[in-house]
Amino acid sequence: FATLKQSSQSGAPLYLQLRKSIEDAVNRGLIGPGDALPSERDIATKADISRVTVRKAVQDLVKGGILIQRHGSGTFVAPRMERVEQSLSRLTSFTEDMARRGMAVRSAWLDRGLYAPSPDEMMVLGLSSNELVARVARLRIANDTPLAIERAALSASVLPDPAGIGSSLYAALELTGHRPVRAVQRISAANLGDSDARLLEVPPGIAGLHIERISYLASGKVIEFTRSIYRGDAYDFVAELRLS
Ligand code: 16G
Repeated sequence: FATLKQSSQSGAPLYLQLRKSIEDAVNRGLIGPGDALPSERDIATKADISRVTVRKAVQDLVKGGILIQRHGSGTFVAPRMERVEQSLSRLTSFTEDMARRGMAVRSAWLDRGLYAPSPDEMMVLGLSSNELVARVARLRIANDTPLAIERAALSASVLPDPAGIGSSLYAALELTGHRPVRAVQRISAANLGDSDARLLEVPPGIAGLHIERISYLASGKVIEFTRSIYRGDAYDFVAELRLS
């Protein structure tokens, strides 16, 4: 922790200098994911600064997601998320994608039920105001890490019991002959708001990917309208391009 010694020459506030030293140590791999940070008192003594200054630097790094604090056991370097590479050329489900990677998939329900459709849902799904929409909103979790928030909307005529889909929407649709065969997807960047960041267990303000998917049956009928928020620090979408 000699690297944390403060140079009194620099004009920057001490807590910023310390924050940078810790960040550098993490980026250069001197301390890695899961490693414990020395106690506030030890850092303060070694760097010859006050504990208040150390606390301020550490709090900043906790807020930024670089460090995590566990009550009772101390401060650690946050585990680094292994990025998931997702092909854009095949129409697969979240369950299939994660299972192929050997990851354990689960979902936490945010909403499931039948509702009067919103204007967006009416337009995309071709519903009239006296029909119902089935909403299936889930936090998608792989290997205990929340990766995405997905809000799917389907006509209640194809999904009369949204609570009954089990763990995979596409598997449930397959059973009734409604699995989509084609989809159009739009991906755009957006910083995560507070409530989405909380669900995804990341600091608010980090980059997210908003994804809209409209999927179709072989007959050309729209079957699914899903709006999702994927963690920007965890996902790479990859497409193969050909000169044709
Ligand atoms: C994917 C789709 C989502 C679909 C879900 C079904 C994207 C951006 N989204 O996550 O539209 O509803 O798979 O997954 O790829 P499930 O069958 O595991 O419920």
